[in-house]
Amino acid sequence: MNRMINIKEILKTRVLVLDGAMGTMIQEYNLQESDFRTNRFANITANQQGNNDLLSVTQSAIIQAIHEKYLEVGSDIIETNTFNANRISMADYEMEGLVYEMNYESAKIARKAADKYSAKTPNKPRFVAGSIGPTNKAASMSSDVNNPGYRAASYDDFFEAYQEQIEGLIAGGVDLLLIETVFDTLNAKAALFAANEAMKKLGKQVLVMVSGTITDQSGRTLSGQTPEAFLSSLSHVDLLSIGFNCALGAEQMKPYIKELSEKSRFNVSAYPNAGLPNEFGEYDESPHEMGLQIKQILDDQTVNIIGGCCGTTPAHIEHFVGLAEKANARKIPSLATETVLSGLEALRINAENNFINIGERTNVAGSRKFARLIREKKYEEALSIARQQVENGAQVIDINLDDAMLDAKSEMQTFLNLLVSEPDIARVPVMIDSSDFEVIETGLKCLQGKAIVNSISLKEGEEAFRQHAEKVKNYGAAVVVMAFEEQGQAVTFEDKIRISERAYRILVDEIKFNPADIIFDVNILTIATGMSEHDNYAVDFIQAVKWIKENLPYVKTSGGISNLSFAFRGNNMVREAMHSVFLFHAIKAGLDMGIVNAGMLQVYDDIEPNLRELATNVILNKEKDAADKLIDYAQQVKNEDASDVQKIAEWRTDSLEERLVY
Ligand code: THG
Repeated sequence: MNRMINIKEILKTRVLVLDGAMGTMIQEYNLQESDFRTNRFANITANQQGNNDLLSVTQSAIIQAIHEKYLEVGSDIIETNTFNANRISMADYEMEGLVYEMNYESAKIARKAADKYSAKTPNKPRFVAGSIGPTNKAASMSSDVNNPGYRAASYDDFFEAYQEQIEGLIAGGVDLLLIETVFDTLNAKAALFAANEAMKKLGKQVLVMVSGTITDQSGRTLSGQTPEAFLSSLSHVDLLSIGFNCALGAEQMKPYIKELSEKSRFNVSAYPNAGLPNEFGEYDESPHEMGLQIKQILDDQTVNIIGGCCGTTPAHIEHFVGLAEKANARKIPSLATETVLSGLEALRINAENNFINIGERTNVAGSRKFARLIREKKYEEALSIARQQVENGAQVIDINLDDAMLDAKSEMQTFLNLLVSEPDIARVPVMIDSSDFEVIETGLKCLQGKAIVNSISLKEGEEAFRQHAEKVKNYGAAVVVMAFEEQGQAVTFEDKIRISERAYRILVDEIKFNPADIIFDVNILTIATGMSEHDNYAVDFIQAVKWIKENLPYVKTSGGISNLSFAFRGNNMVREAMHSVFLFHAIKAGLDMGIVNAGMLQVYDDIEPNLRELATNVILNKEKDAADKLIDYAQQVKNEDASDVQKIAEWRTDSLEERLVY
């Protein structure tokens, strides 16, 4: 515990230096197959040369000597020799069975080395970070070009592999965990969840650092995320630091580090490779050359932790230590508590942004066409509905596959795995809509971005609510909380705000859920049904939204807009007008987002004035017979529509020439 508080305090005062590459140093020892495997592993069939992580078990003296070289030149933090020590990567070496021991022994070696130097320089304590690499597989990308929905390993595979690795690291005595070289954020999210489980199981807390890698000039991760989307996807955990490593060298990394520096509430780290790779794929920037770039990053004051990745040696690190000693640490900016969601790109939801449209059409209960396509397994066409929503302005897409005729869990997985392979759709965040929490969990295991869970509620009591909320938090999603409780659905203003406040207190006070990640939906119910007890539903909703935004800090509000007008099914003109009038008032009251038919929203000022007034009277419950008047109007429009249809039918009977004229 002491060392944990210590490193946070030290980071406020100076830039800490990570060590350099382990692999580059191991190469210098020219180790042969027999050095790697020793007698202990004589019977393993797979070749072990190159299995560097095995050396912590078979050549511990060499690994310790390398750690000490970096400590000798002034590294504050050294990384354990465990970058590939997980059962997914170790399968290549048939060494899955050795994973725990590799991590445990590696941590012990690094611990011993760090403690030795902490004793030598008591005013400069040294720390051990457990290195957790990305594995050789991707959780959100297909490794089969002909099958975009295929995944070589599942979220659960990653979760289990990481938990095993992390338990070894923690038991071996690391101070920190460093989830590094992240190229697919879903892998990293599984590692974060696993870290939480491992700490709980072992009853020991360690701090967590994350470092991604941007390997192409487009400025995106391999899985397609922008730096801001990457940051948003991993900010649900209180990280010690976030940053970038490896990749194309310090110069290329600079702008991405700057962006993190501006947007991150965590410390920022950078440990690039020694320049661009040469023709042999090696990195050979000298300490001096690389130091020029590192000095610029330090001068910009955009980092709190600096170091080196591939190709960097103790000579590089020695140079960086000298630079870091003279540098001022980045000051963490005071950032407003904001809601930031993501797909491949980030979506900020704040007072300056307009209302957020959530596309409703990828819902088997809300679109007959989508339901049919899913039932017939026409996924390409089903995806085109999602694409159309995004093209029509949806900034989030709601996906619901709950249907008695469907296996919703498997459909959710299939559909999302396909969807995330389409960059024009996957750029927006996903809202996973299901009344079955298992379906929601299945969905969360497919999405690297920061998604929205739709929804949880107090319907089944506080215990289930807590359990669901805790899980959503660990998966790193935002959550829609519906105004339901044990006794049923909130209909009145009083019930809506009472239940919302009750949920808020549990989420924020007990579960420590980020309030900016809570979205209250206090039930948009159908009005103008002919039943007078429904007349005030819209007013109750709008007033409850206003109260929530004034009384429950940082939360957002949402609702399913099309529910409002179910009484006018089949009459899109009236429905659209009702939605626009409703939104006009609800947004003024503070409604942040809504599930809508994107592209089918009328501009308020363009609604035919008579219709607009009738709709307003119904929505704001202004007069007793407002609904009747709107129903009369709708009937009249319908009849006109019908006569239009008649006209259209008539012209079809005309001659070709006349038809063309028409
Ligand atoms: N709150 C939250 N989630 C929700 C809702 C909500 N999810 C579902 C629903 N309500 C929002 N989604 C829709 C989607 C479609 C329609 C209504 C709400 C709709 N569909 C046409 C109809 O039924 O007439 C179907 C048209 C067609 O088949 O093409 O109106 O309130 N959190």
